[in-house]
Amino acid sequence: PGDRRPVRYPEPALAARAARVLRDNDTGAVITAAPRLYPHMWSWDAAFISIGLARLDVQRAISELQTLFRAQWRNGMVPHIVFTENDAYFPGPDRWGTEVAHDGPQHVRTSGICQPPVHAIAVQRVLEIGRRSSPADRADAERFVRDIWPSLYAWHRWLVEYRTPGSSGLIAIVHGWESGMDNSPRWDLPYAAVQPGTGLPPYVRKDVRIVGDPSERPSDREYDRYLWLIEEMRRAGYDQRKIVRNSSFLVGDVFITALFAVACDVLVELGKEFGQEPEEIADLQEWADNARAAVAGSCHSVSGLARDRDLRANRWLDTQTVAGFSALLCGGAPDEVQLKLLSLLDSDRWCGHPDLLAPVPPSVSPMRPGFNPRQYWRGPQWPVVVWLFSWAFERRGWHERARKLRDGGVKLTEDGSFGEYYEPFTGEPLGSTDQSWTAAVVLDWLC
Ligand code: 2M8
Repeated sequence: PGDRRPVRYPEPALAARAARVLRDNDTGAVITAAPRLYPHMWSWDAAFISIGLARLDVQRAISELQTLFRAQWRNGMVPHIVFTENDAYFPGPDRWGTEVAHDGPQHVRTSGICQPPVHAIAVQRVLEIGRRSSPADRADAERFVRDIWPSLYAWHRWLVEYRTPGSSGLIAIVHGWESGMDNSPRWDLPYAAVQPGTGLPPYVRKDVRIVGDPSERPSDREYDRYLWLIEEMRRAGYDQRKIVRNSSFLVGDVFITALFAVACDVLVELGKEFGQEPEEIADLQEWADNARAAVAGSCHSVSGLARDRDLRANRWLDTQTVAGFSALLCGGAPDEVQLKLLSLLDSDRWCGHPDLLAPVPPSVSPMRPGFNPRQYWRGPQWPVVVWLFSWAFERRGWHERARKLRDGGVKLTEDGSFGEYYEPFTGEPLGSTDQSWTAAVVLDWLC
């Protein structure tokens, strides 16, 4: 089917619009994740945003990552939200109440959980772009990498130290928000076991007022669970050991584990080049190997798809989503598994589905029961996910595949609205428009 949307911008005009979105979402201190729906800095959004920004202004890209890492907790965790003064988002800093945390930062308010560790990937990209840009940008980018490397190492070490419980080797999350794929069906079973207690303080959602159609967002039932988990953590004083021991939700996240493996590889490369401590480089190498083995070990014997593991119920989660292709991001799975995954990805169950507007993976296969083309992480296509696969495929030397995903990503977004996510058959932008990370990955694709 052809593009059913009225407007299609040619690439130079699309890039100019993307640049404008990033400029408009700049408060002067941070680039918010989206103008109305997300008026704060989000951790993995900031990483993607810095990649797009580097195409416009290397210095500004560097300062975005520096702002995020200034909010890093003393134990190494990079928080999932760094709050601005804006109070249009719920749950805000008061609800999180991370002041009770022993390890929190003093001068800035943050949430108390983390998000996928894509920051090393962004830092390397900013360096590559800075080096090609000008001698001054090259010098700034190199100094920046040298300075931020120890903080990245501390962040990765936190994930290993606190978040690899159990024998699967997968990195565990204690809240679906940590996965970045908030209401993905990946989490339906573990969330079913989360029983919001009577002590859940009342709250009013703000997101559904901003997104016109509430069915594009998670349900109230889901929000009760999201808020209950925060309540548990707050009561535990954000003590990681206590949380991992007791929280109602603990799941080994295979997608995060794959990103961690490849982000460790990147840090090893940067560490060698910039003369960092050999023991720390050796740690990262070992963590990368372990994470890669954990992803390979999760792959289903028949489908080949990588699986999350419910660490409370001690079972694999067989829900098939885009995260099932995690082994393609980081490698390490046997050749026959990889071939199976690649042919599945190309098949009509995924990118080859005849009715897709753009041949890029939706968050859930359109052939699966429960696929919902309009609902958030339950079916729509997400440009940042496309960027990650395209980037990883390029790195793995699969240039043709990387190019196809990049072209598909541009096709998906060429309506110029920079949707948060897209209806896969019509290309309708959903959730927020002018979403910063969408604009950022489009800029990276086009420049
Ligand atoms: C979405 O998550 C936030 C909570 O963190 C929300 O729905 O309120 C997710 O898509 C997440 O991956 C993303 O980082 C965030 C901001 O774009 O929005």
